[in-house]
Amino acid sequence: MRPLIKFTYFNIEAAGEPVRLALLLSKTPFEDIRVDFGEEWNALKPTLPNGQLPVMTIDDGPIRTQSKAMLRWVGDNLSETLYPRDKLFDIEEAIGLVEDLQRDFYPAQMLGGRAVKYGHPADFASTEEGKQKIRELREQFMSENFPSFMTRLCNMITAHGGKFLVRGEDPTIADCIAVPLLRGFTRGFIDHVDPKCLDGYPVIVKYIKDFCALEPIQGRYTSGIH
Ligand SMILES: N[C@@H](CCC(=O)N[C@@H](CS)C(=O)NCC(=O)O)C(=O)O
Repeated sequence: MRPLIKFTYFNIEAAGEPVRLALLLSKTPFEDIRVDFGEEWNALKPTLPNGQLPVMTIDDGPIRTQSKAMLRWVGDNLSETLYPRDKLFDIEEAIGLVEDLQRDFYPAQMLGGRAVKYGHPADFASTEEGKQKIRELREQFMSENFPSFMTRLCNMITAHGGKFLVRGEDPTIADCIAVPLLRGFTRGFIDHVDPKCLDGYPVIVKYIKDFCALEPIQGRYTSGIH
């Protein structure tokens, strides 16, 4: 018997999409609940264990939190191929590399929305100084750091046979994390990030396209490389 899964997140990709992808690839039916920012979110937030999304319930169990915990649980419990034990080290190494990329980009990405956390006034992003700093950090990241991460990811894909981040005919949870992140750079919604930034990395472009062509994923995306 398949468990009854309810997955709740905002109507964006971000932290939720890897879990949705794993559920789709494992062919597990699930309730894909998407919360509107605004009144719906304001009412829901205080009822949640960490005041954050995503959350998941499994059958009539408690509200579960933490997207990576959900992802690993889905991979381990609902699929033979997403998180197999004999590939655990390779999968976790790939996840680590993708998380390094994510962490490296984070200050440039989030400075606008989280200015106070970075020691700036809340309205920093709307000031001339703020706009200039965000541009500078993003351009610097794209020219100095991005190429090195893309080269490492290309090497990983190639070393594992050219299809996914970990050798084999099937994607793993590492790909469920990597593909939305990489596609995100090409979707045109991040100021100062050229949507063509992956054009010089044909191995990665093919990787994303192969993943998005998988039967449960086909037709899911309309923007960015897919
Ligand atoms: N480590 C958590 C992070 C969750 C998180 O940061 N959620 C954000 C959206 S990506 C959120 O709910 N933000 C709204 C808020 O904190 O009020 C996870 O991966 O699930």
